Amino acid sequence: MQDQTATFERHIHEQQLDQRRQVSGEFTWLLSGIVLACKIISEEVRRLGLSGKSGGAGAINVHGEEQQTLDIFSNKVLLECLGSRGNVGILASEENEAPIVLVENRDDGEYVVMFDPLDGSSNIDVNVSVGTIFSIYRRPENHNGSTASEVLQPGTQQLAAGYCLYGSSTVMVYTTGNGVDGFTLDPTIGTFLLSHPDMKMPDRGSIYSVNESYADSFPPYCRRYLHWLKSGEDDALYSSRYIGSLVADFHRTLLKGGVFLYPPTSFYPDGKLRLMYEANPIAMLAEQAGGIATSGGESILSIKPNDIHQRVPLFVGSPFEMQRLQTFIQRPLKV
Ligand code: AHM
Ligand code: MG
Repeated sequence: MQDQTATFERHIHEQQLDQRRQVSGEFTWLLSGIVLACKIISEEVRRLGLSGKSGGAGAINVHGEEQQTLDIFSNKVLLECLGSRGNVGILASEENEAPIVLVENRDDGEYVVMFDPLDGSSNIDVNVSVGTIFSIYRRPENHNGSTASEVLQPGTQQLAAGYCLYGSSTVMVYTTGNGVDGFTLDPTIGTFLLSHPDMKMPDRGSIYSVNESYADSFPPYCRRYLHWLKSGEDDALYSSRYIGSLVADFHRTLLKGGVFLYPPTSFYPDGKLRLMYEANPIAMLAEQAGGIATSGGESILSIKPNDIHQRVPLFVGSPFEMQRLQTFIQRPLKV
């Protein structure tokens, strides 16, 4: 029987005490905004066919993609829940062209939060898992005065990262750079409870995950790697699974190992996924769980960003599969 007192909030508090950090409560207060937003979004996802929020909203976002009604709803919920914390200085979302400055003064608005409010939302109307991804930074003390310079920090600077997966259950996976923990929403009490402490990605898996319909336009090294995954060489015995929701595909990779790939394609020469609020938080979680995340050429976390919406190829998974990938790229990884 699950201990119903092992809540997300208790875990964060105990982790802070373990690290002997001076606890001001500010960071916990920020996190409670994300938790609240994810609970609200989860409820709407569960009621989708009944609530009138299904389907497209008839609007196109900054990426030229059609926004779903639930994309707009989820974005609004996160903006409101985080906006009301008081200590979040800047918010950046997949659904907003520019970062939103909530508090000009760094001392009062100490944190920068970036998020993809509803990742994989094109799957929502067919009842496939979707998720919210978030990444938290401290606002830098020294910057050139522009909002961009406060926001465009490499993933190595993330204070915390996580996602909430609205799947067969609602699960929050979270790291502050001290391992990865998973919490399941207990709908009977409306609280996230620690269900997956200290998550570790297996060293090797048996699943690869990629939208193989684009394979003809992948770079040659990716095509050769895919060939190896299917070859049976070196005991390579892989099955393929692709959901088309990054959070869901990554969650499986985290639990079962293997590899997820979104390489460059002719349509998306820089890859499709966004560095700041998709690849970076996923990479931090992967590395904290013992996995590896790269763009092919370099570690995702060390990439110096130049735009909040910049895209990046993403390869993430178990050490064995990722090291094999590197042998096909035939250049040393930049870290
Ligand atoms: P979104 O943020 O607009 O939902 O797009 C990102 C999603 C990811 O969840 C998923 O990995 C990818 O797009 C799937 O793309 P494709 O349909 O090209 O395979
Ligand atoms: Mg997304």
